[in-house]
Amino acid sequence: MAMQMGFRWYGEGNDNISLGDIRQIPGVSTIVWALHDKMPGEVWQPDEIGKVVGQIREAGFNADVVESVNVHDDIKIGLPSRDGYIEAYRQTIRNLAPFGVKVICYNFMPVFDWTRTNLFHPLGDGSTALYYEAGMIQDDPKAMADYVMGFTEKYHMTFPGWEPERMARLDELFEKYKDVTREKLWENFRYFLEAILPTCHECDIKMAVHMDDPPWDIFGLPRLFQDEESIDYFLRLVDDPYNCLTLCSGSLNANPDNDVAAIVRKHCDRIAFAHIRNVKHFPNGDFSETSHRDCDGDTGILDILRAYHDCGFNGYIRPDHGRHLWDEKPGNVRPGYGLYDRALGIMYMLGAWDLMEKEDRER
Ligand code: DNO
Repeated sequence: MAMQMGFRWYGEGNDNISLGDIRQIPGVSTIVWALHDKMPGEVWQPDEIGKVVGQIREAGFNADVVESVNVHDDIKIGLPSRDGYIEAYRQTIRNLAPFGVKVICYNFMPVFDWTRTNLFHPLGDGSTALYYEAGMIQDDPKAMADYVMGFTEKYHMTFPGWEPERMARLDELFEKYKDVTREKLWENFRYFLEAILPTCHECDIKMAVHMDDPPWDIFGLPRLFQDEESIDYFLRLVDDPYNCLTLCSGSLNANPDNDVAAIVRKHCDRIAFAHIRNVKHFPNGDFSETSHRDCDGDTGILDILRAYHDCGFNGYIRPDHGRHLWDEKPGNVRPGYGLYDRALGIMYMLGAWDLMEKEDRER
């Protein structure tokens, strides 16, 4: 099997981009989808899954990758109630299997998913992108949540991992995470994986954990996936071929010391899903997301693609965030998930990939 190109789609009525739009981007085989109205811990029912998978297949794609089935905070915190939520998670895996799902992308970040200080930072050419201003992430998680919730209210758009229901209980959540040290979080993670992996084997579905974004502790919360060492640790902690990575180049490279291409070469067999995103660093610790073109950022996109190609990567790949271009503005685009720049990113990646394949054939 060859590498498969994916495109994230938020679903009918929840995304301005249609499956028909995506159809016109060359080379996309896989729609990366989810039931976005499900709260962490809720079982995804077969009829709800079937409806979305039906739409995706009807449009000529496969629905092999789900991003995300979110993990309930009680599992991350290690509360006694976790066993019920773990059972619900296993049931969701069982319900996804008959629809051909092969990979579940998820994360194990406490409280917040990705964290940015500006969702529409001007890049100087009329486009905007997600931006992280280091000085703004101090000790006030509420200000951060309020900023993101402001978008939710104004534009009636909820972001996965930033569910208003959870954000409304921020104090309570922080209180519950108070004693969750890095060691405890790893331990709770191991408990979760060991409970669900037998189901993954039965169902032939790989669990692909996303890197922490950004890859460092924020607001006093431990974040697990920060660098090569933590990835090595994780893969040894639960050494199972169904325990895999969503290797997110942009998340990891927010720390310029991380060499993503080297991680690809080391762990390619455990990478089920590749997120390709380019970031540019500034000396004060800020970073901005940029186009996928190698020279527009510091992530080393071409080295990463070459590493995947050299390793015979046969998993799924998708352009991760893109910039907002042309008529894409707050209100008509999901931050990071416009149509145009992700489409350009795909063409850039496939350009490099096709050339490498051609060189191989002619060698
Ligand atoms: C960022 C995404 C992440 C990812 C989750 C997986 O845009 O890559 O939010 O979907 O962390 O659970």
